[in-house]
Amino acid sequence: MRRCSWRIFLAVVFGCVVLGQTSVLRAQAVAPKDTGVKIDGEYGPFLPTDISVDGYQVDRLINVLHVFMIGLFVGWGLFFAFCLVKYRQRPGHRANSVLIKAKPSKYLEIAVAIFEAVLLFGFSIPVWARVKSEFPTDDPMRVRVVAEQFAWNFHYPGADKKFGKLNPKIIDLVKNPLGRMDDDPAGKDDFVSGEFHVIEGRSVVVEILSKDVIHSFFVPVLRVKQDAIPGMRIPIWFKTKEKTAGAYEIGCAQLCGNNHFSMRAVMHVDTPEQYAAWVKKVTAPPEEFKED
Ligand SMILES: [Cu+2]
Repeated sequence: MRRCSWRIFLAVVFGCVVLGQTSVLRAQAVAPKDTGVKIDGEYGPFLPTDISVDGYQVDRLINVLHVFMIGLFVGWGLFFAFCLVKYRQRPGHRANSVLIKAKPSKYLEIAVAIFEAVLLFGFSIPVWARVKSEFPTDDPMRVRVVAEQFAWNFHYPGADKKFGKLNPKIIDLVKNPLGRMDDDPAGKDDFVSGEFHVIEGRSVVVEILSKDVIHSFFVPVLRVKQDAIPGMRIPIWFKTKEKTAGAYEIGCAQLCGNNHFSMRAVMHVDTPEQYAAWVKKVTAPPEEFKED
């Protein structure tokens, strides 16, 4: 019996090590390989590069939680090992079914509950409230992100900063993939791209939509992850730090079908000049319509 308990203990420790190792491998596996664009930012065994002005708050919470969980894991593991040895079956000892009413364990439980409440009300809820309800007023860029199996469409409102109306009934996969309505004047200067371009150091408000199933807009370097739900228009926002121009990966974080793995796009963080040049390029009329 005694040997059996040790085996269970070793199996639990081994299982935890394997689980920890696979999550590290998974974190490394999200590093992009086939986007055709050189992706900036590091994907180490811990957290990826952070280019968002608010990302540090998410990282701080993740780090505090991990340290807390390691403490709990080691503490309870040691207690478990202690009990296995101290209360092992041996000649001259009988099991006592009367519950122990120990004070230290009670205080420890209360302390853990208080610490968890501090994490929730002191860290998580304020960060969540800020990210979810305090939208920027410093003239943010506005972009609609429309998810579909298995691609991301980025809909820009053009110079008038107003999005044209979309009508799902007139969606045509080749000619009009978002169902843009020609007769809406607000949509005349809109344009759609498969690339996401934002300006460094400027706030961006993103409206997230889906054409089919639930997807999730995930930009690891921004610490942004938001589900795209059919029938809903969900706004989120972020602001990149200054001097973060580069190309970064966008993934889908919701298992959305058999090609979910390929649902990726590139976010280009541009300088204002690069952004203007890109807008000029995507809004230029196609070659065959150009007059000589
Ligand atoms: Cu998806």
